[in-house]
Amino acid sequence: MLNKQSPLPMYYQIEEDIRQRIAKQEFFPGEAIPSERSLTETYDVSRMTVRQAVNNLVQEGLLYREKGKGTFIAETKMEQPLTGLTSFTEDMKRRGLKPGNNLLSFDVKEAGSKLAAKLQIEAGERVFEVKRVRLADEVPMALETTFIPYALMPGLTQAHIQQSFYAYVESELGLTIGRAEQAIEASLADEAEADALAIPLHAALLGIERLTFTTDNTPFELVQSAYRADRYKFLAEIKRN
Ligand code: 16G
Repeated sequence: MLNKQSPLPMYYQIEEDIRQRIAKQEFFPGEAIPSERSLTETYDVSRMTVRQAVNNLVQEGLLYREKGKGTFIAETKMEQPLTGLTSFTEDMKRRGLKPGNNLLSFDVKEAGSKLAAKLQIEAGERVFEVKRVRLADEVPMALETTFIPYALMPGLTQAHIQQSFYAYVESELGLTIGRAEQAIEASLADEAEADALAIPLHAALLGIERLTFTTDNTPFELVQSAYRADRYKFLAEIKRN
């Protein structure tokens, strides 16, 4: 199967072959790849060569290892464009997945000075603090903490937030969502995040903070979310000048 005459290194050819077998769905996400020994026989190369190919695919995120269990095919990542201001519910529906919410807490608190400044309210004013695990086809994808000025929507209930928050804002309150400022940075799962997302402690996360405004420039939510870095990829098109 490999071309020993080719100038392409053997490990690279193996990587390409495994990549193609995943693309052709010979292997499925979550499935173990054949053992090192079996790959050595299939490709008729040394263990070192197989190991190098597998290591490269692990680094790339196409495969993942579980201690004492083996090497598995990773799930493909969700590709989330950074061009439109959409809600989690809309994103999942567009992909044909079932959006789900696991409400962890729903509280009313007094805003500290930093939060108040962002939401353009006075420190000490009341805000809702809502923690939700967002699910796609029952699989936890992100942990979100949403802060909402209480005075803007005093009628907000747990029932609303268990459905789509944006649907409530637009359809029930009749507000128009305009724009958001968003920052993304890397982080590692702490115990609470690992628990909520059913991932290992210190797994990689993409931390996102979104401050969203209505069309009349009133901030109505500050959302701090932790997306699973093994399942999410954010895409943007950028233009020169
Ligand atoms: C997304 C937004 C979040 C918003 C939520 C509303 C990001 C990073 N965050 O998760 O700001 O509150 O959608 O979703 O995209 P919902 O309408 O399904 O409740």
